[in-house]
Amino acid sequence: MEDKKKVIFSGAQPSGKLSIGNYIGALKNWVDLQNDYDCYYCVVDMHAITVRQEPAELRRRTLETLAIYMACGIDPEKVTLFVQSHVPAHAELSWVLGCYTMFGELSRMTQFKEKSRKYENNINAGLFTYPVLMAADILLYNADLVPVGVDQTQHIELARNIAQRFNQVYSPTFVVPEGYVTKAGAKIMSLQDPEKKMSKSDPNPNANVNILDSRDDIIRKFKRAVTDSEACIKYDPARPGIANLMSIYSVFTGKSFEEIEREFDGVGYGDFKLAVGEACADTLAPIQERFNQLIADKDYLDSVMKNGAEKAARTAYRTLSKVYKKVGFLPYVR
Ligand code: ATP
Ligand code: LTN
Repeated sequence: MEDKKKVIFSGAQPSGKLSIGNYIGALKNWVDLQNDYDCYYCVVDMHAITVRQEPAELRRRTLETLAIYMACGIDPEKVTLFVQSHVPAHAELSWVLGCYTMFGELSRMTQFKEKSRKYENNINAGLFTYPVLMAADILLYNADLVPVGVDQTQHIELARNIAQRFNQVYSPTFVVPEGYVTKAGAKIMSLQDPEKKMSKSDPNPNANVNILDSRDDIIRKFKRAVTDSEACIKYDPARPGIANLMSIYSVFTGKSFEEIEREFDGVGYGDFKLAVGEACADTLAPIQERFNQLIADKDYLDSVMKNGAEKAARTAYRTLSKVYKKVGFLPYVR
């Protein structure tokens, strides 16, 4: 019997340029997990249209997001790498699961509340049911683990509830997934407002560092990062600006907070910010180089997407047909 690896599913939206928040909170962990798990990594373009997107831009960003995944070290030979809209089962299961999700549950989602404030002229039904589609993504593959940043844990909790409810009404159908959030970097904060999450759709370009930013831009953005007036490098959650820069530096250098405090004892903010910027730029340089090679090879990216979608669809339709049967849909006799 072939060994049964545990399953992982995760995705990021092609809703902007991927930031170091996405890298630290998600992508970096996806890479670390790919050898030990059966991983499905997805560019969730269907989630991205909950906010208005320019079609040509969305197409370009979807391809770029796929290339960034690979440039960060995701190996399409090891994982199933695909684009969400290429596997219709996501939309199909989402409809069914929507009928097992309560209006009240969706109303409590903080991301919905935040995005309704941010996009007050476009509070569409998709924005509201976004977590149902996310549950479908995860449950189609019977994922055991979902590596995400801490902002997504509420959505994963909902996916668990939906899975449990369905299993209870019918019979065990879905694996009940668990979130996988690493302590360091679970929530990278905005460089301009360290009380706020770094977000790829932030209109202020100085608030986030993108994976594809130039070395000069990266160093400049860190230099301008908002801190406090205490002028000492010490980890303290009550000082979110410095705590955030220390977390970022820690992830990019592998140094602990104690080591960082020792290294910068008596050193001013200017030098510390420069060191963070340099460590970040050094890590991103080889990723950018690989990205430039990948994005120039459209045929290769097309073949990766095609293979990924075919592989994903096989698993997805197995789950979907079980679900259709359980809820009582008449089999389609061809
Ligand atoms: P948007 O700004 O469009 O809402 P986003 O930057 O929040 O996008 P998503 O595509 O929604 O990014 O998220 C992709 C993954 O990155 C998720 O697992 C999410 O938890 C993680 N992530 C996003 N921002 C951060 C952050 N600042 N710190 C840690 N993880 C993050
Ligand atoms: N909602 C996620 C993106 C996402 C996702 C998923 C993450 C969509 N489907 C499934 C993990 C598993 C976000 O980051 N905003």
